[in-house]
Amino acid sequence: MNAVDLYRWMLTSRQLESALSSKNPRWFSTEGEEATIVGAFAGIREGDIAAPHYRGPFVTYLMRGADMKRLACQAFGKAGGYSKGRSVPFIGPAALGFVPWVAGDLGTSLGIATGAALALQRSGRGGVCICSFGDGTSNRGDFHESVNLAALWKLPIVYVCQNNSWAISQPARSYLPAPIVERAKGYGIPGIALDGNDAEAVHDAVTRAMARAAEGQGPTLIEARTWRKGGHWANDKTPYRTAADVPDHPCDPLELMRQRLLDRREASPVDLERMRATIAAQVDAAIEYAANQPDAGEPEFGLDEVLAQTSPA
Ligand SMILES: Cc1ncc(C[n+]2csc(CCOP(=O)(O)OP(=O)(O)O)c2C)c(N)n1
Repeated sequence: MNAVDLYRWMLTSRQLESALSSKNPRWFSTEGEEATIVGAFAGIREGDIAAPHYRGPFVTYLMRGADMKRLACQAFGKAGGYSKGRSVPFIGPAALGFVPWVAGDLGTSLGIATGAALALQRSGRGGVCICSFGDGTSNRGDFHESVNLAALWKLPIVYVCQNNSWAISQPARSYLPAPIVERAKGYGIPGIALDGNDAEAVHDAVTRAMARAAEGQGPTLIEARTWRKGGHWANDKTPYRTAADVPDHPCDPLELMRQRLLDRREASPVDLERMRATIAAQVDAAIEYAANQPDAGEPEFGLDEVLAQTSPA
């Protein structure tokens, strides 16, 4: 994906997430983490499988062709959402190749994604799984079991840690004794730490890791260091964050990319303003559409997509 398109998706994410946060106080906003999320999933192709972290899946769904109106419905618990009112951000459109979360348990998606990579390997039809997760989630046992197995069996998977330095109100220094990237050595796989505010750097590293995985050389662990701009959810005013916790110059990944596009003359200020206005109109239309849709009702809370269907006796 070229730099202009990376920026377009980051801007789409920023505008959509900001609108959703203003309407849903429990929304887990991705603001500040767009470069890591967009960069990690920008290179997936037909036949690949995506298992995004719970903070940020909407833009990954959109990049795969999901409908923004249905996503807005999903965020507001409306019947028309892909999840039919269940598990607000987690359930992606399975038909577009997303690993579903069956509950809000952090870490379980790593095991499911690793299983999906095993299925890809066994099918022999190619394809790679991209699995992202938070720095807090990396301390779940699921992480170790998954990466260990993937390394041993050389599964076609790329693990991307979306390290935003926080797990709700806990700073990463209180639960990480060593950099996450260092763990790669213990599994004998490549580990790459990079600036998660630089979408091109993330996209390049993930694309190279995907090629390696597709050649049968196994997984890579990428630690993308970014920053959670706001609170854990929209109405979290972060009273626990002290001035010492905030970097001197928190980098806004959108500003970084915008300036790069202008410096390299890949876009003009007029182009970027036009892009902003187009996205704003799409977001407004999606929010308005969702606001007028019916809430999800009881019939939608079935388990039809969770349990396998059996044929009638
Ligand atoms: C197994 C499990 N433990 C605890 C929680 C509660 N919880 C929800 S979000 C969160 C923080 C996760 O931090 P991280 O993985 O770094 O993701 P971030 O929220 O920073 O994107 C926690 C502890 C959970 N959902 N599942």
